Amino acid sequence: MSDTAIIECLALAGLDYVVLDLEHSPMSVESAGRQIITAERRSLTPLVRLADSSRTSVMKMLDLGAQGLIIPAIKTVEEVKNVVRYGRYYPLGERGFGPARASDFTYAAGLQDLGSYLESRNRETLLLPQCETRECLENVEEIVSLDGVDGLFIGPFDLSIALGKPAHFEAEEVQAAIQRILAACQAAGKFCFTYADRTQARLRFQQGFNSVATSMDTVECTRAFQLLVREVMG
Ligand code: 3PY
Ligand code: 3PY
Repeated sequence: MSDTAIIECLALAGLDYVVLDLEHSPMSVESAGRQIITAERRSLTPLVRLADSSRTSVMKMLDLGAQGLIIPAIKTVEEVKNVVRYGRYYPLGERGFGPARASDFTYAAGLQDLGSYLESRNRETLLLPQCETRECLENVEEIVSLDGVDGLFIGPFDLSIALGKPAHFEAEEVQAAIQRILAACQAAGKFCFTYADRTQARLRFQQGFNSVATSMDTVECTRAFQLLVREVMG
């Protein structure tokens, strides 16, 4: 959902972060910008899943203040090297200089010097390519080892579809793929994030995932009102 109200409600739920989805939702760049500001003001960390891995997509959301990016449908090492190039300032990459909203306007106001701005953004920005294609799986050890990549985010639905087992998360091939990605992250000393529904989230933590993104606003809203109608109408 694209309104700021949903972020205000979610901020009261005790979550660590929220993922604003530009890949599959109709959300505009401006709506995402307003949600980022709302989340920050409520101490809910705003992460954004981009529409794609282009320079425009990466820089636009960082310039609006996203604290981390999840980059979908990654296939090649080169694509991830480009994401790092676009998403990290000198000396780690070639991110273009546009520190307005991204610095909370403190740079323009003379409240922050250039060196500390560049250093803090490079340090505090999470870059998490999604591992959800066969090609990414084949390159996973190399991709997660790249400098500037903080970890990987598994897309279990797309990964299971790519492996010919749609939503069969317990299928042998899917389990093996998930374990391979987790092991690659751990060997590289990087974070491993995944999406999981309420039935699988605890299991993923027990397996060693650093973070589990659980459910979606639309799903929870639908469930809550279904339950409400059943409760009232019997
Ligand atoms: C630059 O100085 O790099 C510009 O793009 C002008 O703002
Ligand atoms: C997937 O499961 O494919 C995702 O991208 C995470 O929601």
